[in-house]
Amino acid sequence: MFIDEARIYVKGGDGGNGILAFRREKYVPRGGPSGGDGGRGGDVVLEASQQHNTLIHFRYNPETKAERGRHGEGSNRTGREGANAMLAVPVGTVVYDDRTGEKLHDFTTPGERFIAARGGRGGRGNARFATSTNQAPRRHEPGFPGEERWLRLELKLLADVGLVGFPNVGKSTLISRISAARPKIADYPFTTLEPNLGVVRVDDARSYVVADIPGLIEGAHHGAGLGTQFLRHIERTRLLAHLIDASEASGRDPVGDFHVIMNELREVGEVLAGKPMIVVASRVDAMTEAARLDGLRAFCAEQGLELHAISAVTGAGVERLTLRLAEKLDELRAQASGQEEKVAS
Ligand SMILES: Nc1nc2c(ncn2[C@@H]2O[C@H](COP(=O)(O)OP(=O)(O)OP(=O)(O)O)[C@@H](O)[C@H]2O)c(=O)[nH]1
Ligand SMILES: [Mg+2]
Repeated sequence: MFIDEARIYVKGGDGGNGILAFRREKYVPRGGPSGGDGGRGGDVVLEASQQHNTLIHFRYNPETKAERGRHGEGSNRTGREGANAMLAVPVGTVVYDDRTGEKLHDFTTPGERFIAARGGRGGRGNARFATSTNQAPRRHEPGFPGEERWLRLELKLLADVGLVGFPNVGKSTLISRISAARPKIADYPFTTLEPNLGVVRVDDARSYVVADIPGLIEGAHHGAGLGTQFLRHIERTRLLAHLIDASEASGRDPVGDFHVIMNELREVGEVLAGKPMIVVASRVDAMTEAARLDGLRAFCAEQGLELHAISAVTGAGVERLTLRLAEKLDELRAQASGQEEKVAS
C-alpha cells in the first residue's frame, strides 16, 4: 500500500480583547460602560477537494494560522471576527491527532469540511460586566487563545498515470527523474519487480501520482516475463504513458513494440486498452538512427496519438512531458466531472 503523509501545524486565530470604555456624550452625565467585546478568531478548516490528489502541497507549507479577531471598540462595538483559513485536502485523506494518534476525521466526499483548530472566543468588554450594584465596571477580558495542534494527514495513493512498456525502456529512470521515488534502475530487463509510486509536483496547487510497474513482454497475459498481474495497479489510473525505446539498444522496432504492448493490454481488458494514452519515445539521447523515431512519429500521427520524445538521462523533453501529463489529467478530470453532472441532472 502506498501512503502519502504530511504533518501539519494548525492554529485557530486568537480572540480579540474586550475593552474598557465609558460613554462620554454631551448631555449624558456619567455615561455607562461601553467597552465592546473582542471578535472571535477564525477557524482552520480542512475541506475535501477533487482538485487535489496528493498531500505534497503541505510539505512546502506545513503551518497554518487563522486570522485573529479584532479587539472590541468603544460605543459597545464588537471587534470583527477573524477569517477562517481553508486548507484543501484530497478526498480519501484521514486526519489524526499527531500527539495522541487519535483518528479525528475521514474525508469521503468532495466539499466535506472539518474544523481542525477552533478560533478563540473574543474577550468580553466592560459593558458586559455592569450589574445593578456595579454600574461602572472596570473589568474586561483579554481574548481567548485559538486552539492549536499538530495533525498527521494520511492518504492512500491511487495512481493517476500508469507507465507501461517493455522492460528496460526507462520507466523507472523516468519516475526517479520526475518524483522522489527511487526505484532500482539497471541495464537488464525485469529490474522492477514491484510497482513504485511517485508524486509529481507541478506547482503549488497541482500534483499527480505516477505508477511505475514491471515491464511487459509478448505473451505476458499467459504469464511470460512477470506477467500482467501488475496491470491491476494501473487499472484505475486515468492516463497511460506508453514508453517505447527509441534507441537501437533493444534491437526491436518501435512501432512493433507499440503493437505488442497494446495487445497485452487488450488481453487484460478493454478498460485498460481503451484508456487515454500518451506515447513517449524514450532514450533518444542514445538514438543514432533518427529514422526509428520518424517511423514512430508518423505512426502516432496517423493514429491520432500524442508523442513526446524524451531522455530521462539528459532530461530532454521531460519537463514538457510532465506538464502535458498534468494538462491531460486536468482535461480528463473536467470531462469526468461533466459526465457526473449529466448523470445527476
Ligand atoms: N542513454 C539512456 N539510457 C537510459 C535512459 N533511460 C533509462 N536508461 C537506461 O536504461 C536502462 C533501463 O532503465 P530502467 O529505468 O531500469 O528501465 P525500466 O523500463 O524501468 O526497466 P524494467 O524495470 O526492467 O521494466 C538503465 O541502464 C538506464 O540507465 C535514457 O534516457 N537514456
Ligand atoms: Mg523498472
